[in-house]
Amino acid sequence: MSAIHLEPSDALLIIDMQVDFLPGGALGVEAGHEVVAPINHLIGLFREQGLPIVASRDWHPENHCSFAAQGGPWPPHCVAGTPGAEFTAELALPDDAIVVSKADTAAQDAYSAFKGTRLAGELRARGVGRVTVCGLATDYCVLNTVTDALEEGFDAIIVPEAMRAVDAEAGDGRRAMDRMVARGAVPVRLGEVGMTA
Ligand code: VGL
Ligand code: ZN
Repeated sequence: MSAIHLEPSDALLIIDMQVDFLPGGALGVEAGHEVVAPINHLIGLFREQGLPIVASRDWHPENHCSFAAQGGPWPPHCVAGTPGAEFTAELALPDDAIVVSKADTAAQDAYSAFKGTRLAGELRARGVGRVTVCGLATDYCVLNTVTDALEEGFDAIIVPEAMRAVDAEAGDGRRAMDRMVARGAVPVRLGEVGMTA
């Protein structure tokens, strides 16, 4: 892992830090709360530099296709407008953060924050060339968001300390990490983000 210096073309991408994905939530990711402090640290670094901060959220209708009652793999979670869909109150999200809602129609799921959203356009409009991605869950929404970011032509940094996996199958998180790196994402330690040379 290597240190990175933040540039004017950097943006922070925080994935699905919602009540339902945290321990005690409808689809709680084990140890998910451990990423709150690292992400708040990243928010501070990007804020200091006036860099864009994006927060994605899973924003499902009640009859979403990913829910078990509709034949999908998941319990109902992140139903738009419900407390479980709120960003966790411990997340120090600034008022001017760009919020991107995804998978907000019944028929389509979207693990990637780029899928069916205005995210790529929002980033390009701000001159963003590189995203630092963190949040939940490593093996679903983080993996797919990072993969799409790279495909859209953005460089991607990942911060392993600021993400956790569902690990439905043992090793899913590890494999997701390997896949992101194989595709060109650069893993950086939390303490090495924003280091000045
Ligand atoms: C996610 C499962 C279902 C995620 C979203 O944010 O990783 N996982 N919906
Ligand atoms: Zn979902």
